[in-house]
Amino acid sequence: MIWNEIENSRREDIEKIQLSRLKDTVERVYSLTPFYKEKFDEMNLKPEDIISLEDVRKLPFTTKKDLRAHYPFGLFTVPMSEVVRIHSSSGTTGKPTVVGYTKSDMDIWDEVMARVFTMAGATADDIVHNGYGYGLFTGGLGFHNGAEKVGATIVPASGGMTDRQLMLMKDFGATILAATPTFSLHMAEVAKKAGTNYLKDYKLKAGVFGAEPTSKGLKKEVSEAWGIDYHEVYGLSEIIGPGVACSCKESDLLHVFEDHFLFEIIDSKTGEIVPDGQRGELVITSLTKQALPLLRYRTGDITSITKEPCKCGRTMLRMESIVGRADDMLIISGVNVYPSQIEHVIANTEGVTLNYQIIADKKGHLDKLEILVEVSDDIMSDNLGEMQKIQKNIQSALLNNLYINAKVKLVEPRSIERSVGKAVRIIDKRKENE
Ligand code: DLL
Repeated sequence: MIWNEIENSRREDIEKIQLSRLKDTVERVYSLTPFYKEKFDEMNLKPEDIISLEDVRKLPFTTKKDLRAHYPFGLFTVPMSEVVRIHSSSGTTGKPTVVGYTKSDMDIWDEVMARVFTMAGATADDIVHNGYGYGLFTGGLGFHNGAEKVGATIVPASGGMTDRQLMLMKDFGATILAATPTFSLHMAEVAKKAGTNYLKDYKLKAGVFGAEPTSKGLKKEVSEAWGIDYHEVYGLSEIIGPGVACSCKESDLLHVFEDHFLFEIIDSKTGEIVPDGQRGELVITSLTKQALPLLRYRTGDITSITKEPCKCGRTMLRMESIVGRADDMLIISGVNVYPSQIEHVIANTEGVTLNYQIIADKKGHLDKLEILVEVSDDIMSDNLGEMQKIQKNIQSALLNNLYINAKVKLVEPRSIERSVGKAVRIIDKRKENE
């Protein structure tokens, strides 16, 4: 089922809509945001210079720094009387990034999230268990409104309290789970430990997962643990929240809701566009946002895009799952390391689980990398030979395939602290010591 006919319209029609909306957005920010007006003037650029979609490349980039510099509402293009909702993204340092929505922005957010739920097969007959955190994070309320729009029954469970969530999911007969992939796996682990026959006791048929980078291995584990279809949702608060793109039943690639978001993939260093199919940093221009329209927002997320058609009939551009962030890429002794690559190695190793933590530190001037990996329940920690073999397998796979020289430490099942929101995968002690 497709929520909106626009999802399978002809490309030329989508591009026509994009161009007209791009022109409106440019006009809007130029006339209403001193920040953009100054940038345009410095570049000797006028809104009427945007004639074709390719002209988006003439526009200035916007970064998280720009949003922080105008904290909290400095880039809004409407008076506060028109702002009906505020969210903010989990800033790691300093001030958070604050975003605002008008009534029309909320309608569009509900619309794209309704497309997400329809892609996951949701109808009015479904019960959606929403384990994303409610509050300033866009996850909880974003999924909430989308589920309501398709007429499903929403259970606003929010994050935390795993045992209680499991009880509610079972008792209410939830059919769709919305939560981060790591929290979903954690819930499956807890259910298993409690001795429930959870594949039988629970009625789940699909899940809508996102908010953190996830390897193919982790996706497979989540979908097998719950016996459900895995749908991946991508989004970020600066652009709208969840609902920028979502994967259908046919493949792992995510359909981008291009009538609202204009995508470019650039080389992070040069800022130049890279060809379709090549990985680079995702840059998004909002096409319909009213409260906080952003031009060429540098997401820091690394992905690639393709225009190849999908079996499901949707014609919009598709993106691959995020492979990492331009800014959480670790450089270990000159080698670029994406946590997702390490996760891939762990996923392909027998005897361990996908609960792991990457710790980067320095010994003298040299970088060192330690990876803690939880062994699976069936591995006996007193079988030293077995443990050493697993450890060696991971270490040599990292070295041979990724040129990463890391110390791998196997730890007891469930000894790495679980997070109820986004998993803490990387601890970079080098930053703390700077
Ligand atoms: O995480 C919005 C969201 C909520 C998306 C729930 C999906 C599900 P922020 O807190 O602003 O918004 O964080 C945005 O999270 O730039 C990515 O680095 C990361 N991210 C979001 N979705 C995915 C995904 C929400 N499917 C940042 N895969 C983004 C990998 C993701 N990373």
